[in-house]
Amino acid sequence: MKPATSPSALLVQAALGDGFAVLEFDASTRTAAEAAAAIGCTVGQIAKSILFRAASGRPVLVVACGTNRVDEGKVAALLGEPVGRADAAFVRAATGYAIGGVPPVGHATAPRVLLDRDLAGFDSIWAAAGTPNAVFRLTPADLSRLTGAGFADIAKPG
Ligand code: 5CA
Repeated sequence: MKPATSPSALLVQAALGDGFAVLEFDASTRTAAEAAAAIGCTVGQIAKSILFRAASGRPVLVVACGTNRVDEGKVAALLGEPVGRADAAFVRAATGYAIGGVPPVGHATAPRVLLDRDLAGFDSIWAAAGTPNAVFRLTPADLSRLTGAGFADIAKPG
């Protein structure tokens, strides 16, 4: 584990500023399980960035607890329009990052953001930072402040 050196991770570090440290791992942090194993935290502490495309075409970023699946019906109800999962090309166009490295901030567009309330109970959480090997640690309050978004019930039951 070392401070960020790749261009995409350095972009995220610049967007975050000095208060956060983007870390690059030798091991993959592409999935929530891989990230938790590399970091040494629980899967629940991984803040997954999952992009949706609303019916209007606008991008919607759901930052979900690592152990949860996103309930598209709940997201649609919160937005007032249907949503579908974004494909890899839409993720890249809307955020500027590849799947597995999408950070919660610093996107190419300004997606609407929804935060999973199940993240709110952790002292610290970890989010992707530009590449499938880069993450940074933050608090749930940081996540809300950085994204300007609130916590909501977006998870599938069970
Ligand atoms: N770096 C890790 C942990 S911080 C990470 O970014 N995990 S993630 O969960 O936020 O990003 C991967 C997510 O991208 C998966 O949860 C999944 O929802 C989504 N994803 C994976 N493959 C595809 C795909 N082919 N099309 C659209 N979304 C995908």
